[in-house]
Amino acid sequence: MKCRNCNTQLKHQLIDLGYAPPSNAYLEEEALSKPEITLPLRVAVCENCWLVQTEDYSKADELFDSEYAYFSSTSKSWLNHAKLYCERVRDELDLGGDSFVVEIASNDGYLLKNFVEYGVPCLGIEPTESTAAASEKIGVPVVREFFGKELATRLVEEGRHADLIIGNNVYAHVPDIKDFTNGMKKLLKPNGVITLEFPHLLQLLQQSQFDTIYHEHFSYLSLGVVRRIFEAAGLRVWNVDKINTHGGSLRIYGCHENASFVTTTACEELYRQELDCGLEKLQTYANFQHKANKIKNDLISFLIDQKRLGKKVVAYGAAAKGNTLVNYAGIKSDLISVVYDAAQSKQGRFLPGSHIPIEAPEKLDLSTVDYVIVFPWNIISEIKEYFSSRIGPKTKLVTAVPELKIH
Ligand code: DWN
Repeated sequence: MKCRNCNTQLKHQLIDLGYAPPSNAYLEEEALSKPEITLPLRVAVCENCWLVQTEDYSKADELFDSEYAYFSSTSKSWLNHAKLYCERVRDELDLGGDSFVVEIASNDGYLLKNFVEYGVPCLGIEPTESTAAASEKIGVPVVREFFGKELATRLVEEGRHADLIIGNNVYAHVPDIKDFTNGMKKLLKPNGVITLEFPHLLQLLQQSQFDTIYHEHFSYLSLGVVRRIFEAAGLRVWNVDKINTHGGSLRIYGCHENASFVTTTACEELYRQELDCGLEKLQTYANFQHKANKIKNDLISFLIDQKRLGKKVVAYGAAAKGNTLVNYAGIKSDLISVVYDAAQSKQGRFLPGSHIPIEAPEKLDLSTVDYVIVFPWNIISEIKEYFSSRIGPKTKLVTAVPELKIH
């Protein structure tokens, strides 16, 4: 395979996670007796432009289908994060009734509902029918399409140039990152701003977050790589914030290359840190598989030990990352009998690959449970809060990444 960004032949592998089904392809009961599609899950590193990327096996329209089960509004901490961002950016960019805000991958309207409330005209772009319908229900307008240069051109022809383009956890999800970036260039007003949030590659490597690797995530991004992709499209990254969502993310601020925004020292400092940590050296990527294997083996040993001791182990949060973890580890319902999840879209269904059943949290009888494996370690504080008034001394919460931890 050639690099999706610079077309260099890819020769270096970060990790091989074997075969896995698409991570958000939760199964209905009748599907359990049918064959299931699994695809190679391998990540390569480009030694020319340093884009870290999954090998090409899956198509975006198969991954983000009409029954997409991830609803952003399920997490209160994520809703709060979105609200704080909206308040800040509205004030800093002085957005009002004459402005136009576009969010790409607007999901169920979790973020844009704030702009609707402020009276700032906005538009969500969201290809998955399940979440787009939920968004419209709360009054957030949506175009049900994938974003790229073609859609941007049509919007501009309708006179809809954006003052602000928001993309939270979508830049890593696009196979054609260059077309997506060219689309943003087209849609942005001359002095408009782009903000993108994405998990930071540095955290993935340093915290061994191998479970965040799945087919939906085509790219694993650093500031250095994003800056270069922006530059090639005639855009410029002028600021960056480190944020703690999804295990450590970046929020980058972009503009047209010649716009008036002054590039902050934070950009240079962070890029320097990436270089110091070796993000542009092949040897940095050499040990990752080994670290992932240790996490996998520690979890399997723990589960087998508990099984032998007659303990009851369940899981909480049917996160996509949980699917990467259990499928790589080959864990089935004999070791984790059930996973509880607050998203109605997942309840009554089964995890892809492992076929562990998903149930509503109300069904969880903690008096019978010894350990709860929390798959979404990224929101452990919120989940601890949920359990704090429910859990007794018998039950312990456990996370597996970056290392097995009993809380
Ligand atoms: O890229 C992506 C990232 C950013 O978010 C997406 N493609 C999908 C998603 O990844 P994930 O599924 O690994 O995300 P989360 O946010 O770690 O998943 C949390 C899961 O836990 C959801 O299924 C909702 C569930 N949950 C719950 O059952 N009770 C969450 C909370 C906060 C709760 O209280």
